[in-house]
Amino acid sequence: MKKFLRSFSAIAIALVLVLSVPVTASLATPTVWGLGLKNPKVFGHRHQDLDSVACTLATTYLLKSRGIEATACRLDDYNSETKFVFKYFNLNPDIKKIDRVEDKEQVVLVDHNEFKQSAPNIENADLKLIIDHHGLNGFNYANPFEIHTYPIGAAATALYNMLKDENLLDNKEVNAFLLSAIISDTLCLTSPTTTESDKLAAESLAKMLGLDLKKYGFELLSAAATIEDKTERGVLLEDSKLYEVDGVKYRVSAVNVTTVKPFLAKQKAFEAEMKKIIAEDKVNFFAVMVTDILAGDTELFVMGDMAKEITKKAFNQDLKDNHIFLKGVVSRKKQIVPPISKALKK
Ligand SMILES: [Mn+2]
Repeated sequence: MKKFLRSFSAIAIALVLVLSVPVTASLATPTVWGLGLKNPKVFGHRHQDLDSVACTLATTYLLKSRGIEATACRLDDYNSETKFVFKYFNLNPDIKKIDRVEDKEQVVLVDHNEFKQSAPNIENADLKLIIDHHGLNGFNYANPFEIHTYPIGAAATALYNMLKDENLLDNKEVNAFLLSAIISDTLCLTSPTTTESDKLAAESLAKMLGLDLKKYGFELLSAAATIEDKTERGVLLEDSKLYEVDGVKYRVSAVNVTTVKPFLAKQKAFEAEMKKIIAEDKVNFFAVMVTDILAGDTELFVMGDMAKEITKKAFNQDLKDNHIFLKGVVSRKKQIVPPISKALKK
């Protein structure tokens, strides 16, 4: 009997293992319900990057194809990667620039969920839908709404799958942005946030667009990975996000480069601008990731009242000359924000 039980439990464990093997070939079918949507404004985070732009366009396209009117919006000017995509594919998408949202206005958030990173007055809008791939740090909203969030490298990958499910991968503009967004958010599929889903989506989109994925990816990333011809403020705020954990406010910016030398050469000027931004934001600290996309490492510059303390607690390093070196670190979402949040919650 004992023997039988042992072999029975072995079979049961084997069965559980077989059944729980993740299906890496495709993302579980994501379906947007879109219940009660009536001409919502669709937009990504402040200082919107390619992922936010791609998700805004793709979500608007998905809703419109179902007969739901929706307005593609943005909160800021386009960044250099986005401008590169416009030029490369000769595109000029219709995305309305807005400064704030009105009370009770319907909104759809893509590529973000934190109100700190969203449109001014977002607290008073009518939030209907979120499509995202970030953690829910202090998310708080009293009314029912629809949310789809996946642990994937780019939110654009979720949109790719949603469009695929509804046979809507027929829009060249949307496809070009989705591919570019996946490349941008995953550093051409090299970031630790990259999943099998991101790879499959990027490969299939590149094929549809007749592009060599690696070649186009390198062109896109290196075109924007420069601080030349940009002001200090422009460099520091081009890809920047605000966070708040237990009453501590902080900002983390990401700057991609192919060499950190030009940044170090202007370090004093960057630090002066960081101080101004800290005063304007009233944040406790400001961290700037200067990521060498070729080497896959980050030089992290940190300033503000809590700079020394947070660098020690989160990364176990002493801040020297306002920066630390983080080997193999390229992802704000996965390698910078979680250790900081953890350190702040202690
Ligand atoms: Mn994203």
